[in-house]
Amino acid sequence: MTSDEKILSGDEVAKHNTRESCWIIVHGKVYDVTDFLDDHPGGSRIILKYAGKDATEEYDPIHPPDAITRNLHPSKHLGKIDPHSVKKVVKEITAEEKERQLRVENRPPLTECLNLHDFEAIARSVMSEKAWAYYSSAADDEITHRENHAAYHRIWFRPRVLRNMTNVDFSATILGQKSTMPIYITATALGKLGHPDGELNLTRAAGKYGLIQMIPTLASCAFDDLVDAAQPGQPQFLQLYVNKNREIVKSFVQHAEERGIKGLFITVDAPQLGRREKDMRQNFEDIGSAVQQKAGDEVVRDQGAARAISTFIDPGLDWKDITWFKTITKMPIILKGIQTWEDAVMAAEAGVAGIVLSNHGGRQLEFARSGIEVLVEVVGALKERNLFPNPNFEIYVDGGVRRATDVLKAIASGATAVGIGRPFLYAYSAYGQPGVERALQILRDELEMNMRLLGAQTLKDVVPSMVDARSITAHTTAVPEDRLYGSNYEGLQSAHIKEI
Ligand code: 173
Repeated sequence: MTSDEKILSGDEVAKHNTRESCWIIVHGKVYDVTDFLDDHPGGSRIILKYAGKDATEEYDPIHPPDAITRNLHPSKHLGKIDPHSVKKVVKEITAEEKERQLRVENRPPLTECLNLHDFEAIARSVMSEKAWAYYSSAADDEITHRENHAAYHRIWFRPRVLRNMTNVDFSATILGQKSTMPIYITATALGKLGHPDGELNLTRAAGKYGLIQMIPTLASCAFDDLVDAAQPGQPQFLQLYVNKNREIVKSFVQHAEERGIKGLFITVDAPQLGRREKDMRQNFEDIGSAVQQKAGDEVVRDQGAARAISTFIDPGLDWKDITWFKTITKMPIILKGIQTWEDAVMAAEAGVAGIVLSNHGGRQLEFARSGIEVLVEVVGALKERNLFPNPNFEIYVDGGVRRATDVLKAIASGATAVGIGRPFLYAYSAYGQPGVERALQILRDELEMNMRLLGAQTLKDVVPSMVDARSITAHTTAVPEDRLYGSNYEGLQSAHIKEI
């Protein structure tokens, strides 16, 4: 009998609930993970918490569906669980959780969301604390995170008039691919923390609205499921974290190319993952649990969800690897996370297809400057060297984009398109796919109006002389506090002192 045919009872699985013999159930299948405990990137404690039980709910947001089958030898796949006998981990519904569920039921109708900040405010109140902590967190005091948005307030418009604004067209071409707006959905990890369909919400909404989605290496959904969910001809990009094991990288990249991915965005700003304290605080609860204290392993669980699963990323990545990437794929290569003109020039000279001026949503180096500020510097330096404009080298910006005016400021300053990440996560965490669609519709409406008011019929007409960016390097906010945005953020919290 193969393990696929063998049926195991919940009682039998429940016996294997120790470090010496540890079985778990994931998606109706039973696995012996005893020998894997010490190899689990997130540590053994979290697995031991589910020893002998169904771990699917905990497993799903953090892992692509095939992670377990890829990492465990087939002999450790013991069989199927008899669904009637399975012992579910009954999660205690706390008073806070009940209140949260009430807030979900009473959330405002989608039509009341008028801008991207609204999704963020509603998501904050309806998401689980863990998901909010992970998505919203940023490095240290979250100053770069706030700056990403605030920097747009330092650019002002110089609109032109009397230009026949009956029709406006803001469609764009990004890496040769058509997009209805100069915006792409950038990569963000762990999509199922916010909604059971995870990144599929983005794929489907992008398909409907003619946008390009960048699939993250650390998606909660399997890569192939996200590709399969695209409409015929719907372009997708891939964000790549480079694994220390280059064989894994090579086969993943080549598989992506075979599946029709149109651009490879290599993340270059994360040789180590930043400390996001809001996320890290979430795991104190787990550390305190009796099972884990008994487990006795030394894996530090107080690092937050992202750090726990990021140990595979190679801190040794350097410019030589970019040359290697060109030998393994024909996809255009884009470096995501460039932060100075010096590196932008090196990238242009290295012959990559583009760069993303990004500080990873403020989640990596605190006091990294905003992408929009770096854009002004980079375009100036490239122009001096006759490297810009160059149809074979595109510049994108991400971080802090919340309004079509932000998008147009970036386009006027020389960007081909901008990436937006968190707002779409918040939109689907609060409302599922319709939330993302409404967010895209809002951006469309804002773009249409602002193109008219700016005096630009097409994106080609959105030129440098339409913006005054002279204050961009002044690191103070020149406008009163942005309350819509600011009210979504609480101050950093200090350590929780337990009552004795
Ligand atoms: O910003 C992130 O959280 C991120 O990029 C990441 C990296 C590794 C694991 C999980 C998330």
